[in-house]
Amino acid sequence: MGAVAVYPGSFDPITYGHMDIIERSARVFDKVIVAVLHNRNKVPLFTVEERMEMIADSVRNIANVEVDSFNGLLVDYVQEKDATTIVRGLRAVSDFEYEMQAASINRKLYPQVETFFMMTNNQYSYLSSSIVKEVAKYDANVEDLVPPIVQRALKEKYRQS
Ligand code: COD
Repeated sequence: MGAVAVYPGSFDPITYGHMDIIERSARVFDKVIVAVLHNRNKVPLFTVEERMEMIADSVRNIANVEVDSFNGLLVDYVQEKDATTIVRGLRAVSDFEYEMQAASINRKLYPQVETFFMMTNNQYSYLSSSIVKEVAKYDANVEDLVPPIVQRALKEKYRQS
């Protein structure tokens, strides 16, 4: 079996910033599993199923990418999947502190795992799921920020509320 990487996150919703990391990591690893966390602490805009569906639609043209979800500790999930690497994206210095902590605790819990950081594409350095939700709420155009299926889903969500 080749090198399997897990790209974990909230993906609430997936943005072109996430997509860029997925496309680039899929060129480095034999298989990339995009794993959506069932997070009980945060109240998400989209359900895990909705988030997975939007990711699956957005990555449908990349053969070696799978979409899944997980509960509990990331390192347990990584072991379960026989993956060797966690992929994370870095946007700015502000991401660094949290990422260093997370990578360190993950390595402490499961020393065989390596965290692989990819620098954001400059074009997307400002982009986050929260920023997208913030502007979509006021009906601004998010066409350059998220895949078409997410644009439609955001319109739908905010029409209901
Ligand atoms: N450009 C590049 N990268 C980006 C961009 C962008 N524009 N936007 C987001 N990213 C990257 C983020 O830096 C991150 O690496 C990834 O995409 C996902 O981002 P989010 O915001 O969707 O997901 P997070 O950061 O909320 O995910 C956190 C986890 C789910 C990974 C974490 O909470 C976790 O592992 N939880 C399980 C419990 C656990 O194991 N805890 C111990 C370790 S912290």
